[in-house]
Amino acid sequence: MTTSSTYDVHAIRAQFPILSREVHGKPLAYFDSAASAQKPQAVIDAQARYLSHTHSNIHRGVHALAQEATEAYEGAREKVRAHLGATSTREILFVGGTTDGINLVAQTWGRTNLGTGDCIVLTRMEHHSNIVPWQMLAQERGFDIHVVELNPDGTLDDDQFVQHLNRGPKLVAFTHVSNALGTVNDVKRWTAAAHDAGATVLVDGAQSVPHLAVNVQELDVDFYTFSGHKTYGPTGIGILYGKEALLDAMPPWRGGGEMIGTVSFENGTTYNELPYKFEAGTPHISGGIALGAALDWMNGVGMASLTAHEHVLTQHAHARLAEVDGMRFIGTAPCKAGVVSFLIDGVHPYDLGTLLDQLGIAVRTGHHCTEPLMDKLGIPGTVRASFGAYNTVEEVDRLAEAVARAAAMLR
Ligand code: C6P
Repeated sequence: MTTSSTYDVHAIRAQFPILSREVHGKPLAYFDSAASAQKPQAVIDAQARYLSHTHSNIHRGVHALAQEATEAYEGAREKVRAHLGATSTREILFVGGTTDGINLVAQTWGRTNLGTGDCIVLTRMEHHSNIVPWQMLAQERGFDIHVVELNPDGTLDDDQFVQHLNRGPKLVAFTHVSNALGTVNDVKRWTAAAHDAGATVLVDGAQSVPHLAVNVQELDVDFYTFSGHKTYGPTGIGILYGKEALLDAMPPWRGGGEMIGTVSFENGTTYNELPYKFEAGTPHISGGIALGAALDWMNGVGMASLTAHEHVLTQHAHARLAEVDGMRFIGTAPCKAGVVSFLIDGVHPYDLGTLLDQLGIAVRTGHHCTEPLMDKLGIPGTVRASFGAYNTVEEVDRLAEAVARAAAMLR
């Protein structure tokens, strides 16, 4: 099996210095990109270049470095805008990551719009980051949370979604791609249905932006958030997209720094315009610039090529792992992106993950921060192999052979 002849995976791998290292004396096979992707040299260089050549605080200095740093940071915001197809950079907020983006919406839009007698809709497959901020707020404000359950293949139950929409939820918040199952949800269709029911829509893009071309205007989502470190960029930086009218109407959250207009003990404080109203304090400047470089890098590879390559890897992994005795896949939706989760009869996922590690193969084991999903499935967790631009079909073969060997030893 090969991926597209125009996709030179070996040339791509060569751009990731970490992939040439060994783990326990074996070549590293990194199958944990859903937790965090590795970084290409172009991203490492962009961050190092900024730190060694340009660094200064932004938006507040007249000197050359301050202006260059500001231009680079705002240039990165424009790259994100273009990548997501947003109308304006006023709609692109730099945040700490997906978790931070969801908390911002909960604490600003949520605190303003949700109260006793209201309800919101989440799904069974949400990451804790798209559950807990809403539970915390619900406890304080007294609204209800309704959960859309799953079909046996790991797709969402559409009929139940419609039933929940009939309750008139103020918000529908769901993931584009499940980190535990790999299911790709139909964001456009669900968003249209939620809007018809009068709901605002937040989509967790943590596992979609690394794998799929996303256009927020086409999807018509109200809020969309993702993390830089899963898109080949740095940790500690991410994006919250929001429609301008919604962001404008929302109160600020964190106070201080760039988010102020004027501050006075006598007359109170006024707030800055978008997007700065939501960006308090000195931001992660080098992270934002490197995130821009990461999106450049992904676009250089080409989102369609990346999606196609990872699709081949996912299909191949399913086919090869299916040969292992006692294999049980968790999540067999027809449309999946970059994730294969599984269990093997009589083998604890943690033991399997530990043995694979000894063979230089990095997978994730556990509940993947989706405890409500694991509870519903009646399992403690899974072994998860997740793919990135740099994984090869040969590595997938190595994974399947290692899983078969390790499982035989552990039974
Ligand atoms: N999932 C995984 O191994 P942060 O930590 O804010 O960058 O991303 C949180 C998050 C939110 N939503 C989804 C769908 C996610 O997958 C994640 C992160 C990692 O699956 C760590 S648990």
